[in-house]
Formats: sequence, C-alpha cells, structure tokens
Amino acid sequence: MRRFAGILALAGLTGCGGGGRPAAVEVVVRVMTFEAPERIPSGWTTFRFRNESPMVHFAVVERMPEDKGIAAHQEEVAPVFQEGMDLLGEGKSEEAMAAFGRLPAWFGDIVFLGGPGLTAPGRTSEATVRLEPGTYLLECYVKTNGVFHSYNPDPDVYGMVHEFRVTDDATGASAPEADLRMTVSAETGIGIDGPVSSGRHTVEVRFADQTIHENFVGHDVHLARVADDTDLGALEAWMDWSRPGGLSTPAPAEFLGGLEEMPAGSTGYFSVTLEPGDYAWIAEVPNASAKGMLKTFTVAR
Ligand SMILES: [Cu+2]
Repeated sequence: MRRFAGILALAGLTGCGGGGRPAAVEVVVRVMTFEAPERIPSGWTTFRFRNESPMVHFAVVERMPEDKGIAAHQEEVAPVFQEGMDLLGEGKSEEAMAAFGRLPAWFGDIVFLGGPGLTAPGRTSEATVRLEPGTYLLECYVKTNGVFHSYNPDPDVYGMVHEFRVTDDATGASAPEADLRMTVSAETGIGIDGPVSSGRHTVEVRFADQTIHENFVGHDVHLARVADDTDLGALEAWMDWSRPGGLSTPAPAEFLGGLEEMPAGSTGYFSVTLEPGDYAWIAEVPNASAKGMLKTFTVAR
C-alpha cells in the first residue's frame, strides 16, 4: 500500500486526495528585474521570492486578458500610471484622474492572483496560489524617486514586470498544509485564528470579499516587523501608492512577505519564519487601521 501511494506521489496524481507539495518557482531580484521562469505548469504553485537587491519589492501575480502580455502592459498601462503619479506628485489630482481615465478598457480584465507581498532587502518570502493555464505577469509597483519600478523611463527598456506562461501541463500538487488561518475582508479587516508563535508558519488566507479601495487596488496582506523606532502612522500612510511618498523606497519598516490581492472567494497561502518580537499585519490600502487592516501582534519569547 505504501508503495502504491509512493507511485501515485511520483506520478503527481491527485485522485486519492492529494499530490505532493507545490513545486517552488524561484523568483530572484538582484537590481530591479525579476529573474524567473518563462513557462511553468498549472496548478498549485509556490513563488519563492528572493530579494537580493538593496530595495524593498513585491511580486504580484496578474492573469492577463486574451492576447495581452508584457508589451501591452508596458505600452498602455505602465506609462499611464506614471503620468498619473507625476500629476499626483504635483498636487494635480483632477488631471491625475483624467490620466488614469486613459487606461485601456482591458486593464479592468486583469485578474490579480496573489503572489509574494512586500519583501525587505536580503529577505526571502514565499506565497502559494493555484494557477490556470494562461499568460501572466509578475509586477512590482513600488516606487523609487517617484518612479514606479514597473515603469522604465527609457522607452526601450521594460520596467519591473516579468511575463510567464502557465501551461496545460498540471503539477498535480496539493494546496499547502497551513497551521494558521487568516481572513481578509472589507467588512471585518484582517483576522487570524489564535496567537502566533515563533517558528515557521504557513498561513492560509481567505479573501472573504474584495473591493476597489480609494487607491484603485484591492486589499491584500503584508507582514512588517515593528521595531522600537517604527512609526505605525508613517507605515500606514506609506502603504498607499497614490500618495507621493507612498510605497516609495526605503520602507519605514522591514517587510517579511505576505500575500498580494486575490478575487473574492479565493484562497492563497504564504509562509513566514517568525522570531520573538513585535509585528504588524497590514494591507496596501489607505486608512488601513480604520478598516481593521492594520493589526499589531507580539510573538512571545
Ligand atoms: Cu520593486
């Protein structure tokens, strides 16, 4: 019987209630470019995000509409966001909204499907999501000196965006086994079942609902280390990309990953290793604390 189970596991079959753990897709950032595979099989997939650069980044997974890929994103989306951001920086909010109005209609058809949250320089974070076949992007829209990482002012060079194809081949992997369960909701904020201890954890995140917040993005969850000199008010303000200093390097706290936004009803996972200390769960939305999306907690010694 054990041998039979082993053969099933080798074959990656899921019919008897589970294949193996999701294979990890390595994503490395050394400067401001994703190094990642161009083709991966479909199914449960762990993105292991190694930030070897001196700046904070994330890697949101975006399923693209039919026939759209990195070229369309870089020609029709990234410059529009940069123009709008430049106008916001000049205090011209009406002109900025007019600029955002020039986003192509298909922008609304991009599906944000999780991916590793904000990850500090030198840190590695992991997020696991289930992917159907299709064309996808990894994107980081953190800013440096007012410029989105996903936008390169040089028209001949792409920004921090990586296109990959999820193929019809299936991994057959099961969802990870989680030891903590979290719910993220516009109604109830970020909630987690019970105290968080030190050590390695895999957190199951259920998006009970999803909504477009004031800064046009959905809610997600990130983990920040809260040090003695961390200003939680500054951290909260920093999470809003539409503020001139928002999501701009350097971050006001050390980020340890998390899970980017997903549609209502979706479930994804992230893994973290926690040492004793103070932390905050926080979403990338304006006024996170009023929305229950800034929650501090302590990992006991
Ligand atoms: Cu970045």
